[in-house]
Amino acid sequence: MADPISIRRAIQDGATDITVVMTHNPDFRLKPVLRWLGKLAYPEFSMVARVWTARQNVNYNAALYLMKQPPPGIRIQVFRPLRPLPVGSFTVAPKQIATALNSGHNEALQQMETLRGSRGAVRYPVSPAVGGERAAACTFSISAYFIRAMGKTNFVPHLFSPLTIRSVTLRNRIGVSPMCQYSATDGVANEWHYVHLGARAVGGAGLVIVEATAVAPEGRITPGCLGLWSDHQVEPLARIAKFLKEHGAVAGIQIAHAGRKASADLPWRGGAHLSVAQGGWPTLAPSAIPFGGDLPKVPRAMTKADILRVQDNFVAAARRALAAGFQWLELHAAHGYLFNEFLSPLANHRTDKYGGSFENRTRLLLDTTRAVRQVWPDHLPLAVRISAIDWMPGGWQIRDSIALAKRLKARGVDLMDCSSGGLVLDAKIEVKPGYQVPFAGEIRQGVNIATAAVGFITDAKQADEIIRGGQADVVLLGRQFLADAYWPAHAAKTLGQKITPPKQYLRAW
Ligand code: FNR
Ligand code: 536
Repeated sequence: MADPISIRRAIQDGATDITVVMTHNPDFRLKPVLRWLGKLAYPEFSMVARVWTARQNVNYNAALYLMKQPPPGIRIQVFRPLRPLPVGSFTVAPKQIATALNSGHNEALQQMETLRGSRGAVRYPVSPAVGGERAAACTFSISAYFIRAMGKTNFVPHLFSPLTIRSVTLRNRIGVSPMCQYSATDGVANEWHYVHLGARAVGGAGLVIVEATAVAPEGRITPGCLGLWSDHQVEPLARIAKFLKEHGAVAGIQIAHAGRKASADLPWRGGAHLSVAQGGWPTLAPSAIPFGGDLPKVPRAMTKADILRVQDNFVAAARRALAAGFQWLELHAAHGYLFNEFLSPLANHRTDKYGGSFENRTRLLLDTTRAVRQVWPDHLPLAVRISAIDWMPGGWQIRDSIALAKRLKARGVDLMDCSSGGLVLDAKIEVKPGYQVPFAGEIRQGVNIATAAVGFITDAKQADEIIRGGQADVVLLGRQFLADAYWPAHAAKTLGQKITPPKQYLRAW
């Protein structure tokens, strides 16, 4: 009999994936357990459903139940049964699965006995190759002793635990934070991007997120920013995505519109706004309020047509990101760029349905997210980076971020990437190690959504503690990754973790 208390303990201990194996009448035991699991809504918990029973009719019922009422916060990954299954350190051959299917639960029990002997058996993300597309039906089963075994195992995820979101598995919790390289021409990626990003996949990152990539030419921060507003920008990014994946990283990309902070010079040339004569362009924003300082350009307040066009730009860029082979898409709604300008009352003084109330200020981001989710496949994760606070009285506050994250989650967002600031010049930011981590913690706790922590994370133990402490599901490192492409490999050494070097480097690591 499945024991919800053991499951709860396993989840509370940090289980990320649980294979539930059903060996008896599932309808009798499954529904209450599922209903109960649904109440838990742990964002880090994704359930891998596996077929282990001969009773197809019962399986089908269970599948229908799942499809109709997927428990909130629980992602169910389904695959066709008759393929080899990687289970911990084992591969279960199709023949064994077929035997289990055809002979009832005895075989399955034997298999579970084997699994029970393996610590790895309690958490094993399924690779997309095995996950495949959504199967027509899924089943799962519950083995009492397996569940009990889970309860006894220490499941606390750490920096080097894999993480599965939808059908994508990160080999560890370390990501390269998106970072502009200001090195593109006409938004097209080149050798710099290939080598820079590729090196960080080779260095062991679980996730590599390509820099803010503009959805329209006027949405670039600088003339050197990447873009995805045209089909000819896809191929060089596709080469990069392919390389990242070949070297074990999840290939991510951030799509962005810089709003009133667009049309700036490259940072190593001062970073100030460029006039049209200097190669800049007119900027757009919710209201005609300049950022100030070196970015004094007064943006044009967007019309309804501009707003709808930007939404379409994001959708088109998302399609191109998919065509380029990216597996992780992030919408940039932080750092004072366009979405952030709509969100914050400090930059949005509109009086139409895109300004004023919280509902109105969040409308553009929420509508765009919904539209993007329609073209971004169900099996791939969608993240949103926000500035969790403006660091300014009267500005965007953490309670706003929590309310926004709830709405984004309802529109299919899987992870909130929690940064802060960048909206106004005179913000007082208290920068210190891990200074934004509490935002990731509060949003994770308050919304039951996966989060990424970013900002001044430099040390392996610090990063590991963020994950172990349940403040975030992923840590993103920015500048530290610019200093050390091999940070994950070095962190693994510090933490006594084994990681597999690229075969070319086997003699050194
Ligand atoms: C950034 N950052 C950034 N953020 C973002 O969302 N999109 C981007 O394209 C960039 N570009 C960028 C370029 C450079 C050179 C730096 C240093 C930073 C912010 C970055 O992702 C990260 O959030 C911050 O740097 C804080 O993290 P670290 O650097 O303290 O680890
Ligand atoms: C850091 N930056 C962020 C950029 C590019 C410039 C540097 C971006 O998001 N594209 C930053 C962090 C926090 C707030 C503002 C800026």
